Amino acid sequence: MQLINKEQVKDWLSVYFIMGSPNCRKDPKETLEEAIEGGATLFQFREKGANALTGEKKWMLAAELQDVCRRQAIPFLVNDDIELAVKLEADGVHIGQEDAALSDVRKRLPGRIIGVSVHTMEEAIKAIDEGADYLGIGPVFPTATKADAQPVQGTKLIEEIRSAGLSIPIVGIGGIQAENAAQVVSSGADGVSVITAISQAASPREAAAQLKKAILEN
Ligand code: 3NM
Repeated sequence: MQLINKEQVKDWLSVYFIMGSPNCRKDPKETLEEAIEGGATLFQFREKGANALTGEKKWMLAAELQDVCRRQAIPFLVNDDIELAVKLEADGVHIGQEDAALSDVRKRLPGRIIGVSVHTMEEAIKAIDEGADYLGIGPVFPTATKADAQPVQGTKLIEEIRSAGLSIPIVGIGGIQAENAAQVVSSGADGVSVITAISQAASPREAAAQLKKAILEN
């Protein structure tokens, strides 16, 4: 049974901001507050890479950012870390192909949003069959943020999924900026997920607003 409304998920995916402390140019809390004010519609806490926080410090930052999301009424998702998501009662998680099986995650987080990264049609169909609430597809463009990213695939898989008549919510990821966001949405994605475009911007507020504008104008 699909507990989560598909159209609602599609709306949430439109300007999907992802980050952790290593990604931010300024204070993560401030960055997130500004991003939401500018128009970010969903947030994923992804504390990874060089100097990533662990243990209690990671938990504390997650709780602080979750609080920002609650106050500004957007969903708070956790990348990979199911324990953290359960402990914080997060609104959902995002998992990759190497992470826990979707059925196990669903048991631990009933009624929450579960997003899955997919890179092929087979992975997409499997995730849909297992009940994923949305698919993350990338890297659409070259990205320096994820060291172990798959080869750049453009919008091909997004187009294939839509051509097959599959209506699952989809978000594109990887190297997306305001200038190329419309291309991702016009290929069939419901929104764009970004790290650098917002977290490294001089004004995260303005960067989020530009992304929103690019998507709305599409
Ligand atoms: N996942 P930026 S690409 C976290 O292809 C992540 O699955 C990807 O960061 C995938 O917006 C990526 O800075 C990094 O390019 C996205």
